Amino acid sequence: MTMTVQTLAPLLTEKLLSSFGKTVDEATNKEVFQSICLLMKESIHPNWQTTQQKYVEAESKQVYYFSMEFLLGRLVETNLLNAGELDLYKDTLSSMGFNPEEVFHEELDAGLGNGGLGRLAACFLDSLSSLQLPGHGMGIRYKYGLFQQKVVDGHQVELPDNWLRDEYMWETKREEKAIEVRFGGTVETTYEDDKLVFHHHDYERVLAIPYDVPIVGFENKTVNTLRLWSAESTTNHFHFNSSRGHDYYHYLDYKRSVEKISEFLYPDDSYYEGKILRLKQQYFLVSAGLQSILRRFKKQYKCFDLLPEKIVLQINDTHPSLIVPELMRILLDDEGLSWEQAWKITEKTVAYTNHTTLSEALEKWPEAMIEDLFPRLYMIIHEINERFCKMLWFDFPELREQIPAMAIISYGNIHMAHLAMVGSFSINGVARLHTDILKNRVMKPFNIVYPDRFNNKTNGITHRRWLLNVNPDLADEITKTIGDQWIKKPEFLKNLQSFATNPELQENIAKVKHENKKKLATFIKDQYGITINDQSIVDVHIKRLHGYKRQLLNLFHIIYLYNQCIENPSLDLYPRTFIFGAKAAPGYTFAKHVIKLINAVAEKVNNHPHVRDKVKVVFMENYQVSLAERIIPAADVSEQISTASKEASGTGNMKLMMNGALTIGTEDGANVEIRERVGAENIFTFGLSSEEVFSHQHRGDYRARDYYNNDSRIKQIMDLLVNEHFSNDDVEFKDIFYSLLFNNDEYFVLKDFDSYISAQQAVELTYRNQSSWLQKSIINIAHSGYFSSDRTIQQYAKDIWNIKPQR
Ligand code: 26V
Repeated sequence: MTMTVQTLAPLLTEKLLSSFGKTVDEATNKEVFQSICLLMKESIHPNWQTTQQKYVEAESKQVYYFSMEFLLGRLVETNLLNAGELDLYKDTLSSMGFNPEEVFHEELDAGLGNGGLGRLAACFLDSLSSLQLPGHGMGIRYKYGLFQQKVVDGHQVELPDNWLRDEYMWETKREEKAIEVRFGGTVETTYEDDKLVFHHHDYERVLAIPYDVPIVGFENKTVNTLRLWSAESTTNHFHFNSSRGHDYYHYLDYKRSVEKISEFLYPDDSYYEGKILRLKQQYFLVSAGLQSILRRFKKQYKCFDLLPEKIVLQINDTHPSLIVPELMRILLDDEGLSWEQAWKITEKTVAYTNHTTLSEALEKWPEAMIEDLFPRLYMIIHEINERFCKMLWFDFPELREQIPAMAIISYGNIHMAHLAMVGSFSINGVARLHTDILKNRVMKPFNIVYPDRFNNKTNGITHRRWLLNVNPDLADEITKTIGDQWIKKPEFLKNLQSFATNPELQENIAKVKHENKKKLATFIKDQYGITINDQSIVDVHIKRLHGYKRQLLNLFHIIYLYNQCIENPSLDLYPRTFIFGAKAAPGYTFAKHVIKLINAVAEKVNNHPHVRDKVKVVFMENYQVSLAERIIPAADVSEQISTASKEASGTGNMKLMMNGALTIGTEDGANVEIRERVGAENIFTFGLSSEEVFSHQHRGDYRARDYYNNDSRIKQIMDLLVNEHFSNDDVEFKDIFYSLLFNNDEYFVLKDFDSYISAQQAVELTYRNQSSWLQKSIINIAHSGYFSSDRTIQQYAKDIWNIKPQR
C-alpha cells in the first residue's frame, strides 16, 4: 500500500494521541517529531530483524567498523529519505499545520565525533546499508558529545553537549546483551597439563550495555546496526560484604569510576594526549565489541579458523588498536589456541586505516599505563613485539638499524600505529597523496616488510545526505537535466559535464544558489544580527580549527582586503562574505587565539564604512553537522588551504564541490584528486607542494622573517596584530605574531601568502564572468560523483573486506 497525505495524517494524529495524549492542535513540535520517529520505527524494526536473520542464514561475512567516533548529526531526514517518505512527511506535516523544518530540527545532533574521522564513519555506515553490504558500526555511547561552542566577547567558551537530555529516539537498549569488561588486577601464571595458564585476579568489573541504532539503507530493506556501548555499574557485580563497614561508600566510588568511562568524548582532534580515561575508553570499546562479536560467531560456527572468512574488524585510526592483543587474549586464554594459531587468525582478521601523519597525533602510551590497566594484554603486546623484532633481525638484515624505530615498544612507550600495522592484513591511507606519504616516508620501513598490506582508499561522502537531502533544489535541477539514475549510481553525475555550457542549466543553477544564499542570509541575520549581501561571493572555511588548516592564511587575505579598501575607498572589489565555522580543542591555545582574531577582524571589517559593503566576515558559532548542512548549499568558494602534506584527505572539500562551490586549495589530501578530475582550469590551486614542504623542512632553509621584512603587505598585516588595532588587549594576537616570526611559522603561512593572494584574485576575476564561473561549478558537480562514499565503500568491500551485497 502506498501512503498518501490522506492516509499518513490520521496515523500521525493517532500516534500523538496514544503516545502523548495530545490533539494535533495541542501538540508541540517535539511531540510531533517523536511521533514521527515512533511511526518510522514500526517499519524500520521489522526490516532490521529480517536483515540480521538473512545475514545469519546466508552465513554472510560481516564487517565491523570500530571507531571511537560516529558523527551522525540528525537522522530523521536521512531515515525518511532512505525510506522514500521524506516528501510525503513534509507534505503531511504542512497539511496538518506544522513547519517540517522546525519539526525535524527538534532532533538534537548526535555529535559523537570531533571532525572528519567521525563524520567519515557516519557516511560509511550510510553507504554500507545503501549498498546492502553486511557491515556494522561499533562505538561508544558518550553521555556528552563534542562540546557546544559559545562565543563570548570573541572568545570560545565550551559548554557540555547534553544530547541525551530528551530521549534518543533511534536507539534501543539491549540490556540482555551486556558484556563484562575487566580493568586492572594482576595476572598469575601457572603450569597446568604442560601448558601455561593465565589467571586474572582482583580486576575491576565494568558492565558494557549496548544501545543499538538502526542504519537504514536507501530505498532497500537493508537495516544494519550501529552498536554504541555504555558503561554501567550494577549492584550484582559488586561484592557487598557485611563485615566491612563502608561498603556503601565503596560502592558509590566504584559506580562513579565506572560511569566515567562513557561519560564524554575527548575534544582533541589530531592531537594526542596520554589521558588514562581515554585509554580506558579505547579498551572498553574494543573488549565489549569484540566479545559480543565472538559470542555471536561461536553460536554459529564451530571453529575459530573460520574467523577471517566470516568477520573483518576494520579499525578507524589506531584508537581501537588494542583489538589486536585483545583478540589474541581471547583466542589464547579463553579458547585455548596456540600462539601460532591465534596469531594467524588475528593477522587475517584486523585491518587498519590511518588518518593522519602528524606526529603530534600518533598515539603512544606509556608502558606502565598499559601494564597497570591491562596486565594480560601487556604480556601479549610484549610477545608480539619480541617476535616482530626477531623476525626483522633475521628476515630483513638491511633494516637492523631501524629496529628501535620500528619496534612496538621502545623507550618506555607502546606505539599504537606499529601495533596496528603488525597485527593487520591491510593498512590503508585515505587519499592517494596521503597513502604515498605513508609508504614513502612515515611508514617506509613497514612498507618494505609488508608491501602487500599497504593500499589506498580515497575518502568519500554520502551524496544522499550532502546533495539530495541538504540541497533538494539543486538535486531537482540535476535530475531534470540528466535523469535520476545518479541518485543510486552517483558516477552518473558525470553526464552533467556535457551541459556545463548550457545557458538554461547555468541560469537555473545560479537561481538555486541564490535562493540558498538568501536562506543562509536570513539565518545569519536571525542569529547574529549581521546583514550579508546575498549577491556577494560566499567564501566558506569550515573545519576544526588547527594550525595546519591555516584559517590564519584566510584571515591574512581578509586583512589585506581591509587594508586595501581603507587605502582606496573607491576600490572595485566584488562583494564577498567570508564564513568561518570551527571549534578549537579546549587546551589548544593558539587555535583559540585565532578564533578571537577572526571575531576581532569581523568586528572591524563589518563596521568600517569603507569596507563593510564589500567585505563581511561571519564566525558561525558551534559548527556541527547540522550547521554544515545550512552553509554548504550556499557556498561559492571552498577553502581547502592546509599546508601541503598535512591534510590526509579532507571531506568538506568533497561536500562543497558536490554543491557547486569552486575550490581554492593547496596540492594536499584529496584536493589533488579533485583537481585531476575537474581539470586544473576548474580549481584554484596555489602554494607549496608537499615535496617542497618536505624539502624546506629537511634543509631548514625557510626563514619566515624574510617574508615579514620583504613583503610590505605582510608587514602591514602583522603589525596590526601587535599595535592594538583589533583590540586594546591583544596579548593573544601577539602570541600569533610570535609564532609566525619567532617560531618560524611552522605552517608556511607567510611563504604561501603571495600565491594565495593571486589565487584569490583569480577567484574574483572568474566570478565576474558568471557564465564561466557557472560552467566550472557544473563541472565540479559533475565530477563529485567519484567522491561518493558508495565508491569508497565498494572499494573497501572488494579489495579489503571481500564482502558481497546481500539482497
Ligand atoms: C586523534 C585523536 C588523538 C587522541 C585524542 C583524540 C583524537 C581524536 C581524533 C583524532 C583523529 C586525528 C585524525 C583525523 O581526524 N584525521 C582526519 O581524518 C579525515 C577522514 O579520513 C580526513 O579527511 C582528514 O584529512 C584527517 O585530518
